[in-house]
Amino acid sequence: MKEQTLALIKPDAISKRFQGLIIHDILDAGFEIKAMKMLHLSQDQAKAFYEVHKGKDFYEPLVAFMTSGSIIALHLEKENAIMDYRTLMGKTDPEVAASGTLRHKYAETTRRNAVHGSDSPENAKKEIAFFF
Ligand code: IDP
Ligand code: MG
Repeated sequence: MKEQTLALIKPDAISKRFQGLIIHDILDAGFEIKAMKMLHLSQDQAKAFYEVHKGKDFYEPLVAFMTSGSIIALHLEKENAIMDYRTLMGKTDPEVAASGTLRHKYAETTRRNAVHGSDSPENAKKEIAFFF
């Protein structure tokens, strides 16, 4: 069954002009792009998007990073889209992300890690609705 997920290209990847390569890799992996937009998150939007991490030590710097420049939001569709996109994205820390993954190829650090992907069907639904 086709499944939906939400991907973000984060400000570090945009500032390094990696957005074209990342979108190419997403298409190459068989995802359909159902909707896509570029935007600059406000503080309130970034805080709301990452609400689940509120209280963690990385929350405030994450919000600062995510509002430091433009991002691209993508509504993706594919069989098994959520897990398959998490696999394509790679582990949170690019140092341990598998070779060939987006984070291994394009990310700098655990915070500035190039891309986001939904982690469950409930969150995918919420996150798609957040942007589209
Ligand atoms: P994920 O993006 O791989 O699902 P989460 O644990 O949901 O990882 O964390 C959300 C985002 O918060 C990460 O993608 C990363 O940008 C940032 N982050 C997570 N853990 C750390 C950390 O230990 N230090 C700095 N930033 C972090
Ligand atoms: Mg997450």
